[in-house]
Amino acid sequence: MDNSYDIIIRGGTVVTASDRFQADVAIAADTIVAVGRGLGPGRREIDATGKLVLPGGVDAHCHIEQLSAAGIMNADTWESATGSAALGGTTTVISFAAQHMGLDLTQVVADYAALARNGAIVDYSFHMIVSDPTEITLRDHLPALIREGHASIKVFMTYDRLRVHDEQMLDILLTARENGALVCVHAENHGIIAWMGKRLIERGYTAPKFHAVSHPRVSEAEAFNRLIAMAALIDQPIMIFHVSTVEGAAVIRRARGEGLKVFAETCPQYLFLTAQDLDKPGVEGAKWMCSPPPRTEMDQEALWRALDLGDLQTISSDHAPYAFDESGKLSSGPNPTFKQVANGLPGLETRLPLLFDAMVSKGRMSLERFVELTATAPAKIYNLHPKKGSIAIGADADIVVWNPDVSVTLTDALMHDRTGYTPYAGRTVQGWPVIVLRRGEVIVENGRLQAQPGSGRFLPRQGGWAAQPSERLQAEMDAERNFGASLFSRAK
Ligand code: DUC
Ligand code: ZN
Ligand code: ZN
Repeated sequence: MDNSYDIIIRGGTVVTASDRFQADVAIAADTIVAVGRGLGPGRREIDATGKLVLPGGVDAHCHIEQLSAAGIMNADTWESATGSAALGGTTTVISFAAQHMGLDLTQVVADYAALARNGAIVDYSFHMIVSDPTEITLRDHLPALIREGHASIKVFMTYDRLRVHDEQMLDILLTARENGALVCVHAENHGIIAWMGKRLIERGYTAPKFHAVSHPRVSEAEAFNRLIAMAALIDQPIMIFHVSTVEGAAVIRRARGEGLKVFAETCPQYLFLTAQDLDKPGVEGAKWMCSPPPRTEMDQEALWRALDLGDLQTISSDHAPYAFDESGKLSSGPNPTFKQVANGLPGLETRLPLLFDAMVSKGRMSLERFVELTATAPAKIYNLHPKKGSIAIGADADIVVWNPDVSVTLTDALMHDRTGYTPYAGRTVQGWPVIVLRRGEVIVENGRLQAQPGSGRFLPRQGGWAAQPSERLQAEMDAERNFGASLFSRAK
């Protein structure tokens, strides 16, 4: 009987969120079946001597083949986006199914699922963007979709055609609570941003650098506070996306200190870029425009500290690729005002190399924390663990063999997504993924992608967030029972 393994990754340093150790990793079919010394033989042996053996990255916030509310299409297809993710060491993504006004959410999710089914190269799941929380959406569609494995909802507090107002937010939080879903939020104060933008444009300040001015830092902290108050009223866990400021991080720290169920992420653009990157001749700075905008070095330091302290738990790319041409950033013509430029940066492929360089090569954080922030923590928060996000017996064999010594200078030409540029061109990073396995299949080797579009699998994620009511909610519910109402349930 042939009792050899399908693949042995031999002689590397295995790293998890808690440990690092010298070991071989044995794979049978799509699963890790043994971790130990002297394992084997394997039908295929991968020599990892001098290399790190890491869990594949989990990028829990990326926009793929998504139509913006203004009707602008992402530069990427599922194939190009997830191919670039794989080449950067990421083997799981959570993308979006974006409901625009008037659309049926069930149909929206089916449409995005069909795109992913055809093109995905890494495994994937969806957050459902809800911008039109109609009665049928809340009562029927969301509960059914959550049961089918779409256990997170994304809501915007800004953007004219996407945002929900406070009462709608409360409805969505309550629906999420009753069905065990997590609510992820783009939290910025819409009124402040609209007011600032209008005045800047009226006065002729139209260049991309004024995009950053139009999103004052208080607009973030205000929205965080209001969102957290609403989530506390409903007792619903939330994930605050792309934290960018000192003040925002402080709001989250306080809320978590009070025991509220608040998770938060930041992104490489807030750790490595500043508002000055938008200050380029002509409209070139549009390439660095995202929302919230990159801020200052002081904010970068505050975000690193918040990561250190555990106030922020994950680092996602917020990959939102728009080409620097009439199909994307310049869809309003060659000289748009900053208000006419699509917001977003590419980042799926560069997330892990940039973070490895800053954290591990430059010594800011440990290897274990790098793994935790980029793979294990997002897998746990979004209910993908233990299949994803770690190297353990029984986990999917999503593994990156990482060379910690090689230096790579990032260039536009090196990237494999279809944006046509990287905001990090010219930076040299130390550390690069050399072999990537997805469920036991080698999908990247020698810098080449070798996977079929459509070979990525949908990952249903069950709810499970509906916890015991907090003392605060229990008190509210006890009080309303006294007069016979049930305000905190959808049933009247
Ligand atoms: N801002 C968003 O809100 N979404 C995508 C990208 C961006 O910059
Ligand atoms: Zn956002
Ligand atoms: Zn986003």
